[in-house]
Amino acid sequence: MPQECIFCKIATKEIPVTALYEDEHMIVFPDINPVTPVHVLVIPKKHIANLLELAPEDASLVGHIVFTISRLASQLGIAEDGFRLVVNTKDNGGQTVHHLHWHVLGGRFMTWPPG
Ligand code: DGP
Repeated sequence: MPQECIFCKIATKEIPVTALYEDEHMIVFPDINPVTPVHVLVIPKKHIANLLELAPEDASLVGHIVFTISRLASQLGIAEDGFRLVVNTKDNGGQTVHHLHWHVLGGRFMTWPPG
């Protein structure tokens, strides 16, 4: 775990967050700078810099995370109207925190394409 990784510090509770869901592999918490009425972040506890750094053995972890997000949607109140799942990857993707994370965005209509 890189010492400077803010999401690793959240995963280890060095930085406290209000966890909306947590298990041994992942944690879900509100984004500090929400861009939609519902905006939560989903991270693996394991440090993985981005999607491109996934190892073959991480495939089940990714499946677990995406499946869990699908189950959390009702609890977040976004299942009925829908939501957007985003994984910003490297510079062109707009990634600023280099620990793999999913943005779960919902609570309002969103246009396409993104800016
Ligand atoms: P991205 O641009 O995809 O790398 O998004 C990183 C997101 O992480 C951004 O929406 C703001 C959020 N964020 C950064 N630092 C913190 C933090 O310390 N706590 C929380 N809750 N969110 C953070």
